[in-house]
Amino acid sequence: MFDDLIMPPADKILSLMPIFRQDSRSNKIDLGVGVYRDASGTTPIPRAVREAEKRIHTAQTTKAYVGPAGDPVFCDLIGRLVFGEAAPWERIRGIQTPGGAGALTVLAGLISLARPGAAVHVPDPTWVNHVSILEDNRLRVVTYPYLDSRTGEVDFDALLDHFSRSERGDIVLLHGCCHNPTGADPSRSQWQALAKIIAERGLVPLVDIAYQGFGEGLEDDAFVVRLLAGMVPEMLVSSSCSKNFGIYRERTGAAFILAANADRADATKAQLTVRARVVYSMPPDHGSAIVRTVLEDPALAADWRAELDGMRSNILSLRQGLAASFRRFTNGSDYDFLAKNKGMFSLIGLTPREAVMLRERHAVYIVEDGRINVAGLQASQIDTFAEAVLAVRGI
Ligand code: PLP
Ligand code: TYF
Repeated sequence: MFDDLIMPPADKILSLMPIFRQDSRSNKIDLGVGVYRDASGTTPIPRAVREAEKRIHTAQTTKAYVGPAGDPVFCDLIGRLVFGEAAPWERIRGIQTPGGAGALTVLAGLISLARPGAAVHVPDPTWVNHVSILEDNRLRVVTYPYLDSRTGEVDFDALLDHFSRSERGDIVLLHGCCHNPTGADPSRSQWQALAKIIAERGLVPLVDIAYQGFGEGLEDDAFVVRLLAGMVPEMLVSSSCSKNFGIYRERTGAAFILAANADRADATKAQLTVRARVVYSMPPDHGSAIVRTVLEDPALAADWRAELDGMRSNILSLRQGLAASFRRFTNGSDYDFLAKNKGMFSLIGLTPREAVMLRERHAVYIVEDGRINVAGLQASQIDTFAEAVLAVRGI
């Protein structure tokens, strides 16, 4: 049965993890996989998360099944974090999922059920797993132009032009904030113009929000979700707690749908729950119990928000330091976009060959497409990194 199976191509991000681990050079720098790191290079467990885990350990009386839709209280709390209080709640439903990837999987299954073979427009470039998950659900992936590589910002004219020619009913995948891998997000006025086209042309938004709180803050980062929820009859949202709660391996997220009315919302949620049941039966509980415990306790929630603010400002200061370092070494402004990008990622503008050179000669690990995880840098490594990038580029 297995005779015809060939090795699949490696995931260009995850495959770096074991190679980095095995590298014995003491000066190695890991800017590969997208996890936040603090000044000591570790991915911290937030204080509020640790406290919540203690409380769960003491108070939990059972490990019995939670059900395919997960914990409704968790869904409500995350729903409010994402959509805000003023959303059309009578038309929104959500289920708890194993991470943002689990949410995307059930949502892709739902789209495929409702409209087999539908076209889903994704930014070029996007997170590799978007394409894999959508194609795995037999959806047709179409790319839309996204980045102006000369400026490191969104090529908004090209993007608008693409959507003004898209077919009614097509699905549009948007990164809610902190675009992966470019770090380039539309401005508020650009989001407004894009939302208007989406509404006018009857496109269906699928917003993936995996870094809420890492760009401009918890509320500001949800801008486009909240904007669209007030403008369109139908939308889908995948939300991840991996980064903002620092609970990556606990696999915690949620999938939401907005439907035309309450009856449609109930039926759609029931179908989404069937997707969950047939793919993984039920989501794990521990991560959602942590999030619920934190968000239900005002003191823990405030502490979590403060720690998240700290992560964001640390990334911002690394970005500013990086842009300043490149300015010094190049006497130019080519890398100023690094200070403007949002979240953990930016494209540093290296070819795959140069990215490999960076790893082999300088022990700096970045993704082959030139993506860096800015949060992987420590302040003391900024100049070393900038010099290494310029060296492999022959500058
Ligand atoms: N969406 C994007 C854009 C991501 O970068 C990630 C990262 O892991 C996810 C979704 C899913 O995250 P997770 O499944 O770990 O919650
Ligand atoms: O982009 C990243 O680095 C994170 C982690 O198949 C990740 O989103 C990367 C690849 C993958 C799953 C998760």
